[in-house]
Amino acid sequence: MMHVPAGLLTLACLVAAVSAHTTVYGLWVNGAFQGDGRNLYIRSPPNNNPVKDLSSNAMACNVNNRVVPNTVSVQQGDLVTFEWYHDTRDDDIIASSHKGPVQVYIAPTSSNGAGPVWTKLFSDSYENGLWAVDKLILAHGQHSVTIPDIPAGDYLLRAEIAALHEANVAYTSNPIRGVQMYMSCSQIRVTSNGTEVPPGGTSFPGTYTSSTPGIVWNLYDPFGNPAAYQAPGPAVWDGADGGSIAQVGSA
Ligand SMILES: *[C@@H]1O[C@H](CO)[C@@H](O)[C@H](O)[C@H]1NC(C)=O
Ligand SMILES: [Cu+2]
Repeated sequence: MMHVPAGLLTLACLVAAVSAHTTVYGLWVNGAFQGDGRNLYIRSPPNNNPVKDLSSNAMACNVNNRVVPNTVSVQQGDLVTFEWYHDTRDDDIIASSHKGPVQVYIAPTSSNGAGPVWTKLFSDSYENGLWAVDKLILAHGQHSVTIPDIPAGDYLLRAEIAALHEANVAYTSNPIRGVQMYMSCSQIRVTSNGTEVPPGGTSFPGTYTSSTPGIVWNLYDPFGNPAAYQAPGPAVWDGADGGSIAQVGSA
């Protein structure tokens, strides 16, 4: 710290003060908390900053994608809940300005998230006057998917928030702005042995570009129609078994 010029420090503090970013703290399975997963079963980044360069390898599992020691065991039909937080568990979760969709993808862990390996399990953008992020804040940072009838094995579950508060232009046009992507990969082990193989087809990086629907969007357009917003990426896989944005348990 002593070597950081005072001006930079001030700027860093200001940036920290105005940025209510977010990351995942842990998973719940059928309403049972699985413990603080950070760097244990979650491939946690070192901080809660967004990824903005859509061509970055960090689009897969954020900036610190590596094998972590643990996995969370689940079976077909289990409800797996992600719990996000801002600075401390069960706080304001994310700035309310950071409106946008919440989505979940799955890929085999053996892929390490590289290539067209991701399959979409869940997507929620906007309904009844609420963005998915609004609902996530109300739900204490919790949203869920049901594990589909997929083959036994190790998988990465990738939860993603696309925050649109600066997304009126693409990052490639103006790197000060652009959509803010928050993603978190958790290592799970599916112990049931189903027959519905996730087809993949989505790549991170690759599938989301500055021209993909849902990446550039003006939240503040008085004539904008949020109900017409389309989240980036493909439709949810028809083998998926649903999910929700709702609190399953108290932290
Ligand atoms: C799952 O089922 C498939 C197809 O029957 C079989 O080939 C495979 O060995 C099974 N895997 C496990 C881990 O039981
Ligand atoms: Cu932020």
